Amino acid sequence: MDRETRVFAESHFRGLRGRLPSKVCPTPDRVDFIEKPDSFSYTDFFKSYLLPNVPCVFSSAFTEDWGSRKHWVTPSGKPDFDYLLQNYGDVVVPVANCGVQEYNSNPKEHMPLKDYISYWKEFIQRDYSSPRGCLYLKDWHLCRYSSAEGLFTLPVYFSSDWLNEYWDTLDVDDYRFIYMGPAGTWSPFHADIFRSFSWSVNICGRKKWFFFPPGHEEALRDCHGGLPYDVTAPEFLDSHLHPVLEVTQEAGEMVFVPSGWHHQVHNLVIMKSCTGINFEEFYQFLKVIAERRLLLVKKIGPGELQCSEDSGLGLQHTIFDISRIAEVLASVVVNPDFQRVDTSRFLPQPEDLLQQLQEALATTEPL
Ligand SMILES: O=C(O)CCC(=O)C(=O)O
Ligand SMILES: [Fe+2]
Repeated sequence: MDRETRVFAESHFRGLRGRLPSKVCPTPDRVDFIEKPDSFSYTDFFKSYLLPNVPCVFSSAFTEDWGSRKHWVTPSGKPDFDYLLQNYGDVVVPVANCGVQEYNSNPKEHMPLKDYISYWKEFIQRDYSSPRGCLYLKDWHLCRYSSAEGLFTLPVYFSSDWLNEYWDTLDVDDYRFIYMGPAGTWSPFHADIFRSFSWSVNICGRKKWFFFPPGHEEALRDCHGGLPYDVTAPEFLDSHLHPVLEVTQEAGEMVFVPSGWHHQVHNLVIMKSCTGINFEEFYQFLKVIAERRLLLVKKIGPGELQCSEDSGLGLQHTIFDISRIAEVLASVVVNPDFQRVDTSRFLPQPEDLLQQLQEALATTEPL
């Protein structure tokens, strides 16, 4: 840290006079995405996120050189079970049952990783269900018992880590955990230990995070003062009453979880491997249908309501399809996940295609 940053930070805390910020800060409507490691310094992170205590997501470029991303993941982006079995099969790991609530957490058991992987494979084969419930490998302290050499590199932004520094001096514990599980596994609503901040990288797969700024959890308490176990339950779904910040974390991306922010985390289906489609392919798919419908509208011409011979659709259905595609595309272009996709080589540009669809609709007769 340079001197100027320290002066800035000290005056930030002097302003607070030892208190927590008096105003509960409003829930932001989006989370910043940090694209390029080269142009993002420790000071940038410190001033823009750590001090203001707001979350952010770092792109996968920040973890590109991690050994775990190279060795633990198959070319199709799934966990490499064979590699994990060969290297850690006999290691005993903690496993939580997500389907059973025990206070605001889940009961845990221990088993060798090879047993957990057998369960996981079977869970997938049985269409994501099992008589054993929904088991989530949580809080595996891989670094404590074996060498994590090369598996990850501590990002400079998190190099001031008092909890791990403390435990490392005592040599008894640490807060470096690995989580693994199929789609459907999740972590109930909580804030991290001692209201510490934390960070989390997806080695593979996707996670959905639900965030509440410090203090907002107060509005979620029940009549006994208890906090929710699951904020996705219907009573919390009214986003006006309980504004929640949702973040989707993709493979390789790193989430900064600020101090005192309550959160709940769900593992999602790996989109590419499960549905065989991702946003880029989805756009190509919409584009092909859109362009075919736009061509048909031109060919059929206004006033002609008969079925077109080459498509069997007819004008009305063609117009209907165009309005549906326009609606889907409009929601795609504003989706924060789509906005992260590099669309520079897309032809036409999504916004231009949307405009063409809207223009075509404007020239048709209203219903
Ligand atoms: O990934 C999860 O299931 C939970 C992660 C979490 O709560 C954290 O990193 O603080
Ligand atoms: Fe957490």
